[in-house]
Amino acid sequence: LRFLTAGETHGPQLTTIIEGLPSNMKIDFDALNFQLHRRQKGYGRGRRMQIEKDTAQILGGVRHGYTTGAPVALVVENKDWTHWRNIMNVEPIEGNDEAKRRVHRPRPGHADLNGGLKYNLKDLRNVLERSSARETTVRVAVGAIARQFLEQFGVKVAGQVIRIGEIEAPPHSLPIDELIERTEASSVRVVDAETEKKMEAYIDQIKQEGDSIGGVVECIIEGLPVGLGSHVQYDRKLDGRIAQGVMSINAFKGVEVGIGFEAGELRGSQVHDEIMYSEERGYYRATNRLGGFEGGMTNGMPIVVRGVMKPIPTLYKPLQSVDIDTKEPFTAQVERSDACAVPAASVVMEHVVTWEVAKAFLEKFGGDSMEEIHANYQNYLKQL
Ligand code: EPS
Repeated sequence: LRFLTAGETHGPQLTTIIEGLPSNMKIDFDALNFQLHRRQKGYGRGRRMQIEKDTAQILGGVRHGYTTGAPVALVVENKDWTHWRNIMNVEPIEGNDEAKRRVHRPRPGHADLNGGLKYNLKDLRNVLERSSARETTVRVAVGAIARQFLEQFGVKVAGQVIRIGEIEAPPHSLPIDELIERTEASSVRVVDAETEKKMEAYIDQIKQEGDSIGGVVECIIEGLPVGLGSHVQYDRKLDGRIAQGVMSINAFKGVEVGIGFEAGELRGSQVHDEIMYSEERGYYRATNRLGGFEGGMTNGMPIVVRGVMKPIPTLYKPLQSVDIDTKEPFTAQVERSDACAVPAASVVMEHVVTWEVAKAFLEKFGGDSMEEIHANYQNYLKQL
């Protein structure tokens, strides 16, 4: 199972091809678009999100509502492109730097300068157009297909915001269905109404000060069997693959599984989850501090992954940089931006983690049709 994406933030569309999906998988188009809609929401988003109405169009690999086993081609249009037709034209255009909206002033914290130097581009727009977090739209689309696949095996995925800047959400132990319902009703994807208010006020304050703010998000996946991923080789460890996926999300600077970095402060007896057995549940762990993983494999407990997002680097408050034409210092000009995209990042991380899990699921129970995968899965459950 694999995918590639293409497309620029102000280009006509984002494109992806997913290869390796089984045949006879029902595609729920509304559920797919619902996930895209979730990513667009969240307190602190800028003006661009009022322009876009993300909708997936499937252009291959699906017929009469079911996958055929062929690659699935999927695109999401950029509505904003109408304002950028000339600037983003694939054909050469007449005009000066102004007409081309050439960027020669790299923004600190963005890919602009490194990308420009690496690809020998004198117009840094060629870097920023592709490095933009707009690309996470199709990563959510791809993850939403993976989610629909896993749902057929009773798997549930939730996400929540744990922290925005100074404000941390209090811990809770809600069942996953309630967690999904409550975070969906929240403007900042938290379950606690008091925290929601505090986070909104905090984002307002940050925005007023011309600044941006990051935070911590969490993804929980329930209903997976033991044994996805493997201890036998570094690149088959599923927690490692999830970490790579999470770190590849725009602006993410860290990832942890279960109690993560806290494990460095505690004793072994305070960290490891004791093994229990009951007739109804089979083997289980008394606690889930290791976040569903031992030896790079799922252990049957919920997967719990956290990621940290840095504040968005496009600021109204200027930071120092250097012009690539003159090598003279300048302070970056005001640009359209989100003050906080942490709630949206929570939705993105859900889908990135779900994708990695679906991939490992297919590796274990692989088959070319849904029927074959169901049979393999049932057979494994019998073995367990
Ligand atoms: C982004 C900058 C902003 C965000 C964008 C990510 O876009 P623009 O440059 O058009 O104002 O709105 O996010 C999205 C478009 C999206 O769909 O999430 C960036 O530089 O990463």
